[in-house]
Amino acid sequence: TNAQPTFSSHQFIQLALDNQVLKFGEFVLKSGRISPYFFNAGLLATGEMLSLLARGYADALAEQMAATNNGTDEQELVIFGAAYKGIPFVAATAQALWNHHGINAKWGYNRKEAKTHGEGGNLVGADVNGKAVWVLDDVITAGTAMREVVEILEQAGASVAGIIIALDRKEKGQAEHSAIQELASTLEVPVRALIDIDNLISYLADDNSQYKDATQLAKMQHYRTQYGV
Ligand code: OMP
Repeated sequence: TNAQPTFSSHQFIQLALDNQVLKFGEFVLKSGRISPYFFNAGLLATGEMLSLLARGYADALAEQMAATNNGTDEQELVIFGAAYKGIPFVAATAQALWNHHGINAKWGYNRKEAKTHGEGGNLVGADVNGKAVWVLDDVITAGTAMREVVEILEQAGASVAGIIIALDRKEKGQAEHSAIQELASTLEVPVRALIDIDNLISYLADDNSQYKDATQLAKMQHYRTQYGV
């Protein structure tokens, strides 16, 4: 049997490279920036990678819960994943929280097209109205995608308790601060990432890595000076 993996950023990057989740080349981003790398979370499409990712989100959430625990009553944890990519991630994270941390989180997600029959609406799963919700997302660049998720939650009567991103590209948001710094200061909530561009850069520079690549490293560093914070 496969022991459930513990999150390790090194292992996560290795698997991402082995499975072309993380690719090098020339990519036009949502923000219009032209990047020498792209992280496609949709390709975290094996049980091993999904388990590791979910473990990463769950460990980070459990740590946050422990840090804010006032020691009295039981805290409620509500987690949210945005359609489409966020849906399997939030479901897997709820399982990892239960299996590895004994935390019984409520989880939900949105659908892109509102239903006009049956139960109606565009939110599925845990009722988020009046709740402070943790948002899980894959990648943050300029922060546009995350601002859209925050809007969806606010429309549903929820507030954001915090944000956990798989990859923080550490780029400028709408001004000089990073997208994560902007979100953290406007929403006044914790924002965390499982890995960031600096982890990728040190992996490319590592003598022990089969992906050590001086040319690619230089491109990443150049991009970092253009858009990085
Ligand atoms: P921002 O909205 O600029 O923060 O970009 C984040 C979104 O861009 C993610 O939700 C993805 O849809 C997409 N993206 C990636 O998936 N991987 C990347 O490496 C870069 C982007 C991107 O377009 O910036």
